[in-house]
Amino acid sequence: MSDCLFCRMVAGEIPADVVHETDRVLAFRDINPQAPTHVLVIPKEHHRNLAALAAADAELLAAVARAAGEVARQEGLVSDGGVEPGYRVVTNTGPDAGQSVDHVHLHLVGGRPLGWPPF
Ligand code: IU
Repeated sequence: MSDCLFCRMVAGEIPADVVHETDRVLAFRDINPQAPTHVLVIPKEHHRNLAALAAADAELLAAVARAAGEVARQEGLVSDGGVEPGYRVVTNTGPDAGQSVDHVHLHLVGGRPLGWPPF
């Protein structure tokens, strides 16, 4: 989609601080980080939210989830085979949740203790 910010990042038309890339997935640092690590993990193909992605292409959803795990490992948020220190994955859907970019993205945040509930 030519008017989608994240599609334009995938196309290389807008710069992104890429931390991980596969043939189908891109992960880049959020421009307004909410934690020491704040990375957005997206499918390169445009889907508007998580449910739409899951309905359209379960394999691509799995690829996005795998990439999130890889970014967490790269960022030092999980020890080899372990879960420490840990991290959080969030995806906002719709206006009540504050979704501002209509291209599904996982927020991967970590690097400090994270409060709960997150709202
Ligand atoms: P949201 O869940 O749709 O609100 O998340 C969109 C994120 O995209 C938000 O955290 C922004 O800081 C981030 N972002 C970005 O990384 N680069 C940009 O050029 C723009 C937004 I605009």
